[in-house]
Amino acid sequence: MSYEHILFSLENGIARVTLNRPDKLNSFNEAMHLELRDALAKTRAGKARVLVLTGAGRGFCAGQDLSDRNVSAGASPVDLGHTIETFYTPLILSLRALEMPVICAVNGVAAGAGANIALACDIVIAGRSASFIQAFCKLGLVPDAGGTWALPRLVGNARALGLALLGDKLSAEQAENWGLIWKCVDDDKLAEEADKLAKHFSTAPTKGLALTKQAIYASGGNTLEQQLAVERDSQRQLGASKDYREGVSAFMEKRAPSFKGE
Ligand code: T3D
Repeated sequence: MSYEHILFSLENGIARVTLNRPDKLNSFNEAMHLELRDALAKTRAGKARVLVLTGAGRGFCAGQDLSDRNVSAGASPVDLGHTIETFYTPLILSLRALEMPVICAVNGVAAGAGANIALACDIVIAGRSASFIQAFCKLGLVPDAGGTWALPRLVGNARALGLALLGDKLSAEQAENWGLIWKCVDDDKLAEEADKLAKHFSTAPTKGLALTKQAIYASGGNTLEQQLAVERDSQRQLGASKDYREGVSAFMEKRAPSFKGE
């Protein structure tokens, strides 16, 4: 599949996706969804050990392309449930399920589903001029793309409700202070910072990181006992991995480990 609305590369274990409809602030139409789906499938099938998601131009992503929606008086209502289950839900679930760290480099405004796609990534870094807007309330909608799940878990009900009911712009700095994202960096350092993280993860013990992210995400719905069982099962699996052997050997031999993601 060739891409018109995203850029994609996979080199040296690093998959990179850039949402690329800058004149529409990288908002999603169906074609962009399908291209991103294809790129994520290639990321899963290829030798990627980390994925970096970012946007082209001055925005990260403004959510759904609203010009795709016919809301004129005579038009029959759009079944938004259909778009959600066909596109946004599988996208969020596949980002979560990717067996590698997913870095989101938020290069500008992230609004609506765009904000929540960023929050579905494992490590979110944002340029200082970036912002997060739960724009849904201005359209009479609820936060989707996992927003009502992620927001209260990340920042608690009080802040989640404030963000979702008011739809105000949250600066990248405030997002970092609230624990909504990992880090806010100067705009001119964003790409460099994302690269540094990507290179780190591309030589890390990928299976261990994949099970770590699964365990952290599972914890919200688990009791302590259930979570201890998740940890046991993960360690059992990882104890048989080549990377575990390498990590212990490297420690004992006082040398840097050479992890292969196996
Ligand atoms: O429909 C379904 O399937 C349900 C699913 C919904 C998921 C959702 O994401 S709903 C939420 C949709 N998104 C929004 O409501 C955000 C709309 N955009 C904005 O509020 C503002 O654009 C921003 C706050 C994000 C940025 O403001 P600003 O002033 O920096 O830029 P701008 O001038 O508003 O936008 C620049 C251009 O991008 C402009 O086009 P123009 O006038 O230069 O030709 C604008 O129309 C376009 N644009 C921005 N967001 C969207 C968009 N075009 C289509 N859809 C957009 N979402």
